[in-house]
Amino acid sequence: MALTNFVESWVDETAGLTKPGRVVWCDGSKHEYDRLTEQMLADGTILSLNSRTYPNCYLHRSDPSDVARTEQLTFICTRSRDDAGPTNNWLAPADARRRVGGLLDGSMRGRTMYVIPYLMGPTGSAMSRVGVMVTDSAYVVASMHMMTRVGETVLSHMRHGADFIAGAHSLGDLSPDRRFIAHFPEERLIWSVGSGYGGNALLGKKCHALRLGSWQAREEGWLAEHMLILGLEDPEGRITYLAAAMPSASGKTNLSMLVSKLPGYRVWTVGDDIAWIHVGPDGQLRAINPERGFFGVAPQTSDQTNPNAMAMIRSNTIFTNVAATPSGEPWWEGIGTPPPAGLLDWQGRQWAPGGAPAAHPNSRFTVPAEQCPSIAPSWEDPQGVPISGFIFGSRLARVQPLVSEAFDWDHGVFLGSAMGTETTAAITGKVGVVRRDPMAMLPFCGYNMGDYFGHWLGMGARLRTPPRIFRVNWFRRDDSGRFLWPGYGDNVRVLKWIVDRIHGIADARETPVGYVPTAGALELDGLNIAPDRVEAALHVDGDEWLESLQDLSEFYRQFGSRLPGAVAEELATTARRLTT
Ligand code: GTP
Ligand code: SPV
Ligand code: MN
Repeated sequence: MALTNFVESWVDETAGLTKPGRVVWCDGSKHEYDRLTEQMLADGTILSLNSRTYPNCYLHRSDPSDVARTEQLTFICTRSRDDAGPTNNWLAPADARRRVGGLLDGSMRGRTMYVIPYLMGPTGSAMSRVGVMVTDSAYVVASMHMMTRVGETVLSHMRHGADFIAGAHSLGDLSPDRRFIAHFPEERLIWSVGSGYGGNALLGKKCHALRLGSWQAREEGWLAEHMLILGLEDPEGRITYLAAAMPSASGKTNLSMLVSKLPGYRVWTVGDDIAWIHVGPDGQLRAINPERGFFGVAPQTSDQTNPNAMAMIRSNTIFTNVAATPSGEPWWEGIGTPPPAGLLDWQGRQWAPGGAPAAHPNSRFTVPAEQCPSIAPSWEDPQGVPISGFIFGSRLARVQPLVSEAFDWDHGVFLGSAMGTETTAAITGKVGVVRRDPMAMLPFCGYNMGDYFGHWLGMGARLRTPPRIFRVNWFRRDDSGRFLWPGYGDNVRVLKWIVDRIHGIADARETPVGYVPTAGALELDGLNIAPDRVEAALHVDGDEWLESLQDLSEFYRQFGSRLPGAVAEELATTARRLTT
């Protein structure tokens, strides 16, 4: 494949470092995918699943020490430490080159180095961007086939010969002690070594589309966000598009392909994890999904919670770290059927009830987006879809109501910047710890987060009518620890209120923290739930709010002069409203 001289010389240079036995340029064809899977079946990288009930589906078991993103080993390597900011791990570029380069040196000896030219975004879109990735993992190549658009199509999307993000990935020895995910935004370069898992290894996803993407977006005046994109069709047939940021394993895939519990309403899926958002010629925001597939959380996915996902993963899917039944079908906690006798856990061992989960809590499926029954006809529109509202959602057992609306753009940016959430199994470390995760971008913003808040404020100022901004929380609990809100398909009731607010026809009451649905404004028809639980889910308690803001001044203080005055002002205003 003839790409540009810049691409070829970077690939040569990288091969000089990693010293592979051979170099294979990938074309993204089905033939190539089939050859890769044959080879992985032969060497045990993947196992076949039941070819009758799960045709062309495979199971991959990753190294037990390599099962989730490792944020503590993820670095932003800018010349100035301040440009990475206080929320990112930082290494000086020369330092990173020495340390990570040492691990890449000769790491592909005797192995194949695959070169993957890939496009992030729909074919023919001016918003799409190009990457070239090299890897010594066939599993990563097969995954990139599903998650991105691989092949020569990249050429016509390059604005000049060097217009690509370069990514070098090697499995190394998979030891967390010799693992680095290093980003060099000033050189548009990613070096990842020591992990074959998800966001650490599929470089198009978090490394390119979010960390380097957010850097590029700020330079070029757009937004790269950890957001799903959906269209809500109402009974009149009108589709209103929303983009929603939620932290890892906190409900984006589920919301993006929700099956409505309200007659006449329908959700159309545009994307489930990442949105690239530009200001259109008409002064309105337009969003594309840079990805071509879904890398979704398996546990709790069932015909009850996410029937669309269950339908889409019945063919052409790679499952990673799920359990396997004796008949060769995937299984996980919450799939909706009891664990059969003879179940093998995610490491291939006989599983016994009462012990550890059979599927890893961060086990996942990788599947082409076009297989989703709710995929929007507009999902590959080169112009993107028009965004009318933003949602910031997180996981909080207390305080945060089911839904609220910001007073205006700046207030919404403040609410997003202040978002707290409980950690999940998508990240190595303790689960359930509350941390500040602004706009769900804490692990993904490739530059100083203070500047990022400023970029958001500036975007609003460029828009004729900025989208409304909402906060949601599906995870509020009662005193006995039960979720107050049923979630999943019933979340359409919240989406309906949001869209009705946008169109000016839903009632709300003003609280110190934003507009909240009045009693009766949420459509609860057909929902079997005690009214006091809905009331509790929507309740705003001023004292609890004030308490939840306690650490926020300190969180903001670390940004020093990079924190926009407007954000600090919104915090002060909220505190004042709560105390009067
Ligand atoms: P990443 O792919 O890591 O970015 O995750 P995500 O944000 O797409 O999360 P996903 O939709 O996969 O949801 C993760 C888990 O959150 C699910 O397996 C459920 O356990 C839980 N969840 C999602 N939606 C709801 C909901 O509406 N209510 C409740 N109670 N739990 C939910
Ligand atoms: C996330 O952690 O937000 C994910 C999964 O979407 S991974 O691709 O591993 O980052
Ligand atoms: Mn994600």
